[in-house]
Amino acid sequence: MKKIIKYEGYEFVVDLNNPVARFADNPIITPEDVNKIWREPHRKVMTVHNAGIARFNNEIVMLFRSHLRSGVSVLGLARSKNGLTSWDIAKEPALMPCHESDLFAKGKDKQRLIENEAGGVEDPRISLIDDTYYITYSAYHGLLRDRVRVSLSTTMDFKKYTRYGEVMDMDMRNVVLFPEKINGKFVALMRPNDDSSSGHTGGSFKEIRIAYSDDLKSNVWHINPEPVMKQEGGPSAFADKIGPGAPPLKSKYGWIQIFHGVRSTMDGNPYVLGVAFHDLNNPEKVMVSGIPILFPLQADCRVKENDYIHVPQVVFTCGAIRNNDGTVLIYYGGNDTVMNVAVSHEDVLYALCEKYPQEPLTGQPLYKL
Ligand code: BMA
Repeated sequence: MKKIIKYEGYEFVVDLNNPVARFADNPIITPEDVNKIWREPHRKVMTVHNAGIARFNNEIVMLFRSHLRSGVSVLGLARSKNGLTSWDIAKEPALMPCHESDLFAKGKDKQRLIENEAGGVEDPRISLIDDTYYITYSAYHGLLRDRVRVSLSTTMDFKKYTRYGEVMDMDMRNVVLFPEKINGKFVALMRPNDDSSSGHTGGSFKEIRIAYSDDLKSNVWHINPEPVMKQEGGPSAFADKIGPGAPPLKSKYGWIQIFHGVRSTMDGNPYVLGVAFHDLNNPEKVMVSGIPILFPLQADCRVKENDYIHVPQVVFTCGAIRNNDGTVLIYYGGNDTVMNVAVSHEDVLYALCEKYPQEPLTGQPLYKL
């Protein structure tokens, strides 16, 4: 299985040994690029990473996450015609921790939402559903350490954003929305952060749950008590944490889910990317590749000698795009420091899941090693 992908004058080759081909000119956006545009001292950034991605007005738009020098994360906007080069960065950040003058959905307790995200806004995922872009992002509380609620904001034009507050009132990260209703319901994948001792979902960093809603803007979700994916037991590249990455992409083989997995080591916690396919009509049915599709390499964080690197050995995605020919563009942060892009193809991603699957609820390989 080998695919030669031609995209915007560039050629990428992918196969089962290298299921994802990095763009040769990575990184596509660096902190230096942002700092050329955001000039005030309090807006200077140290990082640009984990961007949400969408098609908008014949362009690819990106909501990237940047750490300000204070340590708080904000989201900036960039756009490009081909999704690879010539990124145009907007002068002002797009989403910052909200304040009184922002737009809030009717009936929301502004003060609560302001407190909920005063610690920073991170890791946006963008889903276009019925003409509205839904952005789910991690909102950190200003005063409570590590208190994180995935929150929802909507936009139609990437200029005005309306806040809807937390998707669920529980510690959570990595909420991705499927781009259309399935069997009459909106569907999301979520990664609860709590363990059973905290009494909420009983989920943990090692589980991906599925949830259903009748109305996206209501923030009322029914989360399944059973995970759709779980890591248990022995060593694996995904052994210690998993979480949905990009919002699922519809393909001829099912919904493509690019997720991240972490394996703790004696010296650091490498983040890799993996791939799973959910059945188009029953997203609880899933095939997971036991082999990751992307490991963090030096090529994922090309910075100058004196540049800051935030977290070594990380690849992390919040957004991907699928083209009609089955090509998949995966946008990913390198070492929580720069933004990169890589290209794959659904035929190769599916073949990986088919030939080298792991048991979705334990992570045990289902093929002969
Ligand atoms: C996770 C999140 C991501 C980050 C990753 C690696 O917990 O904070 O935003 O990319 O850790 O540091």
